[in-house]
Amino acid sequence: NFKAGPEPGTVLKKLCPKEEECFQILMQDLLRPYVPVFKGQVTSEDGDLYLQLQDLLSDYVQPCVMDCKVGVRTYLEEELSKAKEKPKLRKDMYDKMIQIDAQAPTLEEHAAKAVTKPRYMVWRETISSTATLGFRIEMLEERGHQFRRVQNDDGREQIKMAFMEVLSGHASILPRYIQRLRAIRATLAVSEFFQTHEVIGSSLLFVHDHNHASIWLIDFAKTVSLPPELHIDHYSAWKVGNHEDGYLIGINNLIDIFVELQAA
Ligand code: 4IP
Ligand code: ADP
Ligand code: MN
Repeated sequence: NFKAGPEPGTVLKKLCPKEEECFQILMQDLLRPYVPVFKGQVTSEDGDLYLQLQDLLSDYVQPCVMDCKVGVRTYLEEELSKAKEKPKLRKDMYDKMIQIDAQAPTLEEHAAKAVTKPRYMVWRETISSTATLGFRIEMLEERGHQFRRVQNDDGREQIKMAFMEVLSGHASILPRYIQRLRAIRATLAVSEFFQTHEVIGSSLLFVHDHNHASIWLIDFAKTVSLPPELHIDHYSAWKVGNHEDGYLIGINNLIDIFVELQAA
């Protein structure tokens, strides 16, 4: 999905029209300082379309990178209604499921060797911290090694331990992360983009090395504008049709956990 950009300090991400629309709005929004700069479309040699984005890692030396997917729900309401109307059985998702827990599928699902997408996504939400904390660690990258996290023991204490490990030896980073998270929360409260969009499957990218640290909002491929007249608070419980995403539940828990770590 990603490759190096034509200009230094940029990356290319496969174009998704919905995501491009978000970046266009974000470049004019109060959230702009917290998202990668969007530099327009680029066509690669093979003819594929890409979004050219600021490379968020370019100022760092051997950075530690953490991708936290934010929100209590990770699939679109549209995906749910489609699956209800016309269930599309996903063998790939069944396979990913039994690799982690062979007991997870129902008898019917075992017989079909397939599950629907919302079924898989809800299961992932409940075996990770998404359902309880409103965020999960998707990926950690340290010294060039990527760790994709899918395990099912992501309670609050496990998350704290993971953050402690990430920050070990970098005591000065913690207050910067807290400050940045608070600035993000304060800006979300006044952002027109945030008031008018349902933010699904989006991540916060935490990046630090010995000298600096920052956090960015990324991945708007499943961020969609809300139906006109519909207002969400990004905090209330989701019910089918209300479009709540729980984004602020995740932000608040992230801040609380980092503040607890600082006090420890
Ligand atoms: C993936 O599951 C992620 O949830 C993807 O989200 C999602 O893509 C995939 O759905 C799903 O299979 P695992 O992470 O457990 O492997 P993301 O791209 O944010 O990581 P979507 O298209 O929903 O964004 P499919 O339908 O693309 O396979
Ligand atoms: P996808 O839609 O494929 O999940 P994301 O936008 O979430 O793509 O990006 C996937 C990963 O690529 C992130 O976890 C992050 O490590 C890296 N990444 C994304 N955007 C940038 C960027 N602007 N600069 C540097 N790295 C990025
Ligand atoms: Mn993503």
